[in-house]
Amino acid sequence: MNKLIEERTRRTEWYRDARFGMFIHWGLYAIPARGEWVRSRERIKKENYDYLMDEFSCENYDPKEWARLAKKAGMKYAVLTAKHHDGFCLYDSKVSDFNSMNAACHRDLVKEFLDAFRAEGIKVGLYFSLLDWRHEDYPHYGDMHHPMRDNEEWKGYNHNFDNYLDFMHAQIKELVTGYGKLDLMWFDFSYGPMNCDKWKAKELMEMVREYQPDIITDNRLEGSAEYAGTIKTLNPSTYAGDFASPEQMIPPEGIVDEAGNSIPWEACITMNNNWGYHAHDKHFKSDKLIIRMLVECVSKNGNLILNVGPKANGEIPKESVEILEKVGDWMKENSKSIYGCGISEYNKPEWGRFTQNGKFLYAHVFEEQAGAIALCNMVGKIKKMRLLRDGSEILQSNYWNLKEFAKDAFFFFDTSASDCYPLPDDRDS
Ligand code: JFZ
Repeated sequence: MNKLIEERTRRTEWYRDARFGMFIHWGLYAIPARGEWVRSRERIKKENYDYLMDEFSCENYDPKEWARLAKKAGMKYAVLTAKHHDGFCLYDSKVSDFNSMNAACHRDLVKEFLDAFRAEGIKVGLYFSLLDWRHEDYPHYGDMHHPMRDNEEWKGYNHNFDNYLDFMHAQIKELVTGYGKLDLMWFDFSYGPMNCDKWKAKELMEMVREYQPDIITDNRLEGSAEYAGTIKTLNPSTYAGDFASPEQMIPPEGIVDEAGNSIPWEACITMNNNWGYHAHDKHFKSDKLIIRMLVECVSKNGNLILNVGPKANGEIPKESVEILEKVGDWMKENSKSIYGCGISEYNKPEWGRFTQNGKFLYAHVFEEQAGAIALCNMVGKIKKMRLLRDGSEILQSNYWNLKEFAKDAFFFFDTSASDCYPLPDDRDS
């Protein structure tokens, strides 16, 4: 096997077992509360955005509480935006004054996040934006993603991109050298003309690996919305990343390489319709849908990283908290069907999904059927079938007619993950 693929497989072992993570988009944009792209979308000038740092006091920021919530929800890793496209650093950057030490809070928010999540035994990652809308050597005029893209003042401005790269590499170096062991780095993102070579990606990854040999990264340093990069080939580049990062969708067939083998991937998905806090976006997905999304990812050998957008004061919106607590209730009884599980050798059934871990098959019943639930092509394969929730056995007469468990839709779903496995006695036979 290709050495880079071998290393990727080794490095991502914990990650492929973890299956469920928390994404956290937090920054100055939480103050206007219209999403993290507000500066670009509304063409806000620097002087009309910078002052937000004087208001960013984060008085209720308690990352220990975030970490407890993530743990309760069953999340095994978490990724915080150390810097988003607006350029504001949630850490003590020595190469930019636009950071949280100089904001009203005067705190290193990244450090506190890392300490709190590590203390809960949750793996930690940082999101870092390759774009920086604030740096004057980042391309402005005509760049489709820049707030000043059509501002005539910038026409013909001669930016020095190498200067920008020195700055960007220095910021990443601060993160990988100053904060202990990081499990994951989430780069965002390449697009059109701005791609791998432009970022000096090869040198960048060499530097990152020098200080963090086991860190895993997403594929967006090389890849873009249109182009996954070489991660799907049998000969990936050194900066192809360790996992693919489909956004706001679950790939219909999972993600495989050119030889048809699964590669690590993670669907990043918001709970409402925004990454950053949005005061009026109340379009939250139900806990039931989120559980199904998680099961779907696992059934296709992927992960789900679910986003929260804390308010400017540091509180996770109460809607998100309530949903995550309900997801946690389900995980408490059913997480065996998630951690360490993946695609099943059996085809997707009509009524739901299978996840599998070795000889343990987990049946997630999503749809109430008119009559019996058919377990096709499994005659003689099932030794025992039990409810995962309480371990109680489901007799053949019952599992042919699981409708019995459908007292109502929620109950039906809540108890849906059952596993079929040999009783302890016959396990080795
Ligand atoms: C990016 C960010 O822009 C967004 O704010 C969020 O952080 C998300 C997780 O990642 O989203 C993208 C990236 C690329 C495209 C669109 C959204 N794109 O190329 O169209």
